[in-house]
Amino acid sequence: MERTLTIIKPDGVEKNVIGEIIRRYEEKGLRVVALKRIKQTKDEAMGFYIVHKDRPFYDSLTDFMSEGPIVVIVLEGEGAIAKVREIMGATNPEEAAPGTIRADFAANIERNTVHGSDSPESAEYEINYYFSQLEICG
Ligand code: 3AN
Repeated sequence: MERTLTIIKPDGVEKNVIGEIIRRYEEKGLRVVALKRIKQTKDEAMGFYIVHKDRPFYDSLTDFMSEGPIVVIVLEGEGAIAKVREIMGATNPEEAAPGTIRADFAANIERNTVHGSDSPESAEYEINYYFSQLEICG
């Protein structure tokens, strides 16, 4: 069993597709073990994306991630990290496979509707960033 963090980004919340996105994860056998809808500050978004601090899109990405509410979710399942990334599709929606979340809902490479942890190490950091132990129950 593996856990991963997924985020429905401000564009996904604005499009009112929270339920549709969660349905796609559940359909592939993943279970929600923690969930909340929050609006983070720019500083909080910067802390979350600290690994990207030297990338040219850091400022714009963290503006976007703090512009409106997001839904943060811990998903559990076998191979959850890879499974979520497959269901999300490629970072750039123009390259995302048909039927993936990003192919269906993302506007561009930045406003790409969902986030998913990319390794066990980042999953651990990201889950602990938004959730306390008490909020997660398998
Ligand atoms: P992924 O979310 O697919 O793992 P990362 O980790 O490379 O992609 O990028 C983190 C986030 O930064 C992306 N989800 C996207 O919102 C944004 N991003 C990535 N590349 C670019 C880019 N070239 N221009 C603008 N934003 C980007």
